[in-house]
Amino acid sequence: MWSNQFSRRHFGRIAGSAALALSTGSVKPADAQSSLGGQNSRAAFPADFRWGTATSSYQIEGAVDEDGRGPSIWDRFAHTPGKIADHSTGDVADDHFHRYKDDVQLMKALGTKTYRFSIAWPRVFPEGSGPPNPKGLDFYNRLLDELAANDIEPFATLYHWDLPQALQDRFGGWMSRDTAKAFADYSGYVAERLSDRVKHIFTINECSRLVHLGHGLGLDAPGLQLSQAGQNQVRHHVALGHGLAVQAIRAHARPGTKIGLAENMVNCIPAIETPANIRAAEIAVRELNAGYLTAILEGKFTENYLAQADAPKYTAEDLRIISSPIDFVGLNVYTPDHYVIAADNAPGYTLAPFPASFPHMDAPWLRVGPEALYWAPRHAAKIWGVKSIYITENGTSSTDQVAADGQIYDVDRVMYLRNYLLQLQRATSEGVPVAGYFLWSLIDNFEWMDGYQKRFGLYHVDFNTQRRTPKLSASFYREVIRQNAVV
Ligand code: PNW
Repeated sequence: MWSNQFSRRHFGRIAGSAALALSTGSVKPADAQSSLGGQNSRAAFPADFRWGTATSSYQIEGAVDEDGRGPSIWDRFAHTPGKIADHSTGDVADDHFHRYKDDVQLMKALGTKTYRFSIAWPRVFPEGSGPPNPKGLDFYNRLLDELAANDIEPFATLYHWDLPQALQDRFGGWMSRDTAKAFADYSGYVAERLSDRVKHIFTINECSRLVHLGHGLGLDAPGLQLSQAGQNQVRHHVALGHGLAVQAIRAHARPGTKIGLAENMVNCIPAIETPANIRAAEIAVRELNAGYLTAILEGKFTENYLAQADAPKYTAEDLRIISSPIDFVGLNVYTPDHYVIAADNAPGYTLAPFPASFPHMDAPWLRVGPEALYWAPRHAAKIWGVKSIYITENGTSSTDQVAADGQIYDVDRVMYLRNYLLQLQRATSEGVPVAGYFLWSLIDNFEWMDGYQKRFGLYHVDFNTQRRTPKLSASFYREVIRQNAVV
């Protein structure tokens, strides 16, 4: 089940029309001054809600050889012929390493007060472990100072998939517990030096994808195709790395530093919102996230997960480390993973197959199901009692043609965002503890195996000139932030 679902999600060919969901947008007048975060507006968010954008290091920075940065598994992978759709690499990407000041101004123009970015491990430890490279860390010092000068609060991710190649070469990267230990050392080092300005730290971005696409399907770096048992062991080491990093950050960061993770939870939606289907969806969420989120938040695996022949090898001490208390959970939510119906069978649920006509955006996997953004945080709060949730990614790619007048009229992205945000607002209005939202992404960037062919930015990037142009969706998002409500 687990192993098929990512492949289906990503690479299932969906025939038929891509009819997009109808907008159910708010009927408020565009100049709704009266509804500025007002109590009576049905689409208003909590007054202290944090709005931001998200990026990751390899996808935007470029400058892969500067200031002593070592190679990462993504440098190696992208430079391997046949791995990236348009034969591109992240060598230059958005040249954010040199243009970060301009990019901070783009955030400011949106009115965002927070920003989620990731730190490139191989800039800080070019060999993964051993001697640090303070010059590499300095890039983040410059970025943090620029963010502070512009009143934008940083949320830093320590691992968004750019593992130092040296660790892959030395002991097979995440196939070894040694990588979990090296990750903890790197995390403690960074926390000690940056936690004067960074108050929110995410350990690892999307364990689910790094395991399945990186070590199962071989479509992400390091491009391995391990058995199910091998993938389960990798997942266990990633979870262990997360837990060890939580402990290292607590030991080295300033008091009050908040720690969490950012996960693409397998998100299960009750097909029809009846109490029985909602209960079935909750059971499915626990089971389908058993090796990672469930273990982290409950301190144990589910019985079904352990009953499978290829369950990971672990110790009780591992589980104690993995479940080290965290302060918040970040959820990356793009799409409904499953629609669930209650059933009288052993697991207690049926996963409905997706009809070929199910609408999707500019990627077969990016199905339009706005209610995903309601159910993901509601499930996390209900099932695991999570008290603080951030939506750490949400957004969509769009074909984004530049019109004759030079503008990008991405009304499809606006439609997607409006409908998803209405569902997020439904969650916050019911008291689901979502504290903020980071839109993926600030700028078009290197979209992994799709290269530069898939654009997720609020700002269009001309990769020949590095010129950034706001899309219509940037205006939409600025208005949402200004009104603190879905417009
Ligand atoms: C995320 N899904 O990946 C990553 O964290 C980003 O680096 C990436 O650029 C972005 O989404 C867009 O792809 C995901 O199938 C891939 O639900 C797939 C899914 C979710 C997130």
